[in-house]
Amino acid sequence: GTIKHEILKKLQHAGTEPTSGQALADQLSVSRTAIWKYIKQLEADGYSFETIHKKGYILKNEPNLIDAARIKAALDTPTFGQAIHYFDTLPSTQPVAHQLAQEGAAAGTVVICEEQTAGRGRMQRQWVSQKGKGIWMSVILRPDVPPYEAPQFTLVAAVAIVKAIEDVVGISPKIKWPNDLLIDSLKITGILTELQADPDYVNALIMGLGINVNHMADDFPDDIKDIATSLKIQSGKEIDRAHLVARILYYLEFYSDKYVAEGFIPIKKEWENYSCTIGQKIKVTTVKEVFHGVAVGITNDGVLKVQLPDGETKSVYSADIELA
Ligand code: BTX
Repeated sequence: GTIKHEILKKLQHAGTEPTSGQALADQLSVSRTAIWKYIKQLEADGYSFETIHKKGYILKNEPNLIDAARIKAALDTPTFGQAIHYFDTLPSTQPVAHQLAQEGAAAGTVVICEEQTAGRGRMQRQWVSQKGKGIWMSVILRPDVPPYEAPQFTLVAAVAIVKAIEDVVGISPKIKWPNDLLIDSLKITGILTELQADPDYVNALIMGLGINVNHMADDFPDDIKDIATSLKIQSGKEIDRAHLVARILYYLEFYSDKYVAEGFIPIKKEWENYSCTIGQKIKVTTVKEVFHGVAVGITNDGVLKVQLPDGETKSVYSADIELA
């Protein structure tokens, strides 16, 4: 690790001046072959170099990483993001965050990685999490609320992420109840809220946030390429993921504090502004049944109200919905 970082530091320092492999080898007391191998490793990490014949290497591009140092450099929150556990690759950030929460990790602790090999959605569905392309993170929340209010935090997180995307990317996603953000009817974000609770006390909420950021259209596998999109595809520009993470943490802290202080109603108003569900004809799929109706609104508890063809109104606590 350290020689690799030394090489990087020297090339960063040299800017547009080439640095020869021999000079690096001499300064770091290793062979030129070793230097060449470290350069290859750095390329595998996402760095790119220009090699000038007989003169040496120039650092061209640094990877857009979301390590703790980069996120912290962009952070302006009182609490969230103080502890960041960063990994190159993980099966999923959720179990790691659950474990940390059980061990007493503070509110706002973040587990984040470049790639998930077994990312998951609700009901053990798969969440595609390609290396270096998105934001795959779990945030530990410890709001002082009863367990039945936990599902509302999915809506709180949805508003927080929309706000962050507006600030950083300048586009405004729509919220599809309960846990998706869409742009152009395509999925940009999924939210998975899991609970560690006693019967009457929330110990921790583990908020899993998956955001497609710098994917190109052909980065998505076939099974989701017609339903998924990325911020880069939608905005036409490469997004600084660390900056977006910092902004999400800012709004997540802001809105979860607001929820605890003022309840759901002020957040509900913002949620409704961003919703693409309310007023629409929808198909509702729950674990028990499938039915059609019109989404007429959400209650002050975040429960979806659906009006059936016979005029009766049904409360939906948990479901998948499609515009019908
Ligand atoms: P969900 O169950 O609402 O959505 C899962 C469905 O979304 C999949 O069945 C598939 O159709 C589609 N899908 C899968 N991957 C993607 C993707 N990258 N973009 C768009 N659509 C996709 C949503 O569950 C909640 C997802 C939470 C993901 C985060 S990432 C960090 C944390 N760790 C972890 O394992 N999960 C969470």
